[in-house]
Amino acid sequence: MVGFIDMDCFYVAVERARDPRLLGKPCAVVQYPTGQRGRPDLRPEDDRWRTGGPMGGIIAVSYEARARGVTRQMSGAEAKKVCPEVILVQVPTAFGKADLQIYKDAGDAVVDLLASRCDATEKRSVDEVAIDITGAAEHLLASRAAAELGAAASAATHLADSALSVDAAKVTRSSARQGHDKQQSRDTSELADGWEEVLRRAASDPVAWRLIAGAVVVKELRQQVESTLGFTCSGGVATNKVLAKLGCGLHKPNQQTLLLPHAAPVLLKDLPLDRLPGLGGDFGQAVKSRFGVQSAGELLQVPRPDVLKQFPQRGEWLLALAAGDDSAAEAVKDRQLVKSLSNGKTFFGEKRLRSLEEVDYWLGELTGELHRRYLQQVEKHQRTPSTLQVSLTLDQKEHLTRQQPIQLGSQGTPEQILQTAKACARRAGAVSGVISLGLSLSNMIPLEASSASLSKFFGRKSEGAASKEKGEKPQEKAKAKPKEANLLGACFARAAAAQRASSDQQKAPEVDEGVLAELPLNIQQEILRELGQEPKLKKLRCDVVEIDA
Ligand code: DCP
Ligand code: CA
Ligand code: CA
Repeated sequence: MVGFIDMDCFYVAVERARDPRLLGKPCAVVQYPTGQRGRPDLRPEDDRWRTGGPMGGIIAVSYEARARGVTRQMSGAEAKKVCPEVILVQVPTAFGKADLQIYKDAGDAVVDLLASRCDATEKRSVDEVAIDITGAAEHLLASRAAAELGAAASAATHLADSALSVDAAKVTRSSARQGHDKQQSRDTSELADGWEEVLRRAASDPVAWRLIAGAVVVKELRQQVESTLGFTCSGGVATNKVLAKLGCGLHKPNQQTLLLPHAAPVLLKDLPLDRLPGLGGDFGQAVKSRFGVQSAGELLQVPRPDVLKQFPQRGEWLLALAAGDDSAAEAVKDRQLVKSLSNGKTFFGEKRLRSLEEVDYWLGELTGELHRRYLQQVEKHQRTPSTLQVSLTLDQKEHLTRQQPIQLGSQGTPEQILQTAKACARRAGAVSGVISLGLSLSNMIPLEASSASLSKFFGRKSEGAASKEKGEKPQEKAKAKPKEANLLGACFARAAAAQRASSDQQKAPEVDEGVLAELPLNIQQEILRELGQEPKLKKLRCDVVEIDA
């Protein structure tokens, strides 16, 4: 059983939690163009209200401002025109670009809190989380009376097949994203009406009962998020991730929707196809035009053999998706550690970088934030990256990537990252007309492994390994720690020096499949050719990269 959580006007909510003056007011978060050298950074704690000059573009809007006509597509100046009292808060900047850290941290805090009670938590975006609530719901079923659960669920939950919900589902993806009247209206009499029937039927339907208990779990989790972190969110509950997300979007803000199995066909009947995952882009367009259909219900009217003939690969999945079958949705994946830390910036038109000196400057800016995220990996997950990569896109759309090993251990410095990055950039050769610059740290390895490999590098055993062989007790090992830290410090310095020496010799790096797999196919091919290796691309996996655009 799956719950889905989407935070309400999330960036605005994060700003409100930091500054109560924004509570209840029409306000929006704006992003102001960055990229000019030397412009002072705006830290999260600085005064970031924009009151004059260019206002930037809106990326999050409070519901009070939405009610007065402000939308995400507007510039700050346009928003001021339709709603003069709107307060515009600028995203913080660091290292010369937007710094989304406060929002990411807030999103992570939500995931951490949900994880405390869920079997699995899958972060779907900065403000969305799918949760497996099977265990939590079963616990409630075993520990609370049915009447109590029914009352708690019905008081807090919309039903996905109510007239109000079905109306909300007819709205297209783009209007749903802007927020619309039906999403926001709350008709309590209707809530109660539908529920009477549902509770009566659920008496003989164990699947429905489990979902009702799931709705209580999601209600309690949402309350906990609000009371602990100060953010409201909307929720969905269903038997699979696709339906739970769909349910979640039906009623916002601060509301939740339960999608019982019998409601799926009712809701999907008129649902525009582009509201389903994987159908929002070209493939969805192709399906619509091939069969002349607009909604999931219409697609299900197309004879099955026709669908399978037109789409032999994805036909089965498409039909299952349109029917809301669990088979079309993946299970909730538990929290995954990021495969790499990436940071990049684009420099279009006049802003493009024309010299190595300019590239070095921006590598320095990219390094700062990357170093901060590297330290988080060390602290939270005891992992450290072992490969650094610089990628450049030149005027002529030519992509260049260079990578080399890096030994940061647990105490790597920004300087160490920067020096390695600069060495990499130099290996790329010509650097005039750079329109995009990327820096990434990947091949994450456990810290223990990194110190073990360092010791190997210098031809001696690590202290930990040596004491294990001597049969020392853990306390004795702990006592030896300061010495080990000193030794490691010295090792890091020597490793960095060795690395600089090796990069000076412009040695071709060994290809690292993990890093390679994260690059666009044409670049993968280019690197393999450069290294004199046959491209065997089919074998390479395509891993998720955390990109900070
Ligand atoms: N975001 C962004 N640029 C976009 C869309 C979103 O920077 N084009 C950021 C700001 C949003 C956050 O991501 O606050 C979450 O996006 P949502 O689409 O979930 O929108 P909100 O959370 O702002 O509003 P809602 O209450 O409708 O979910
Ligand atoms: Ca949201
Ligand atoms: Ca969202």
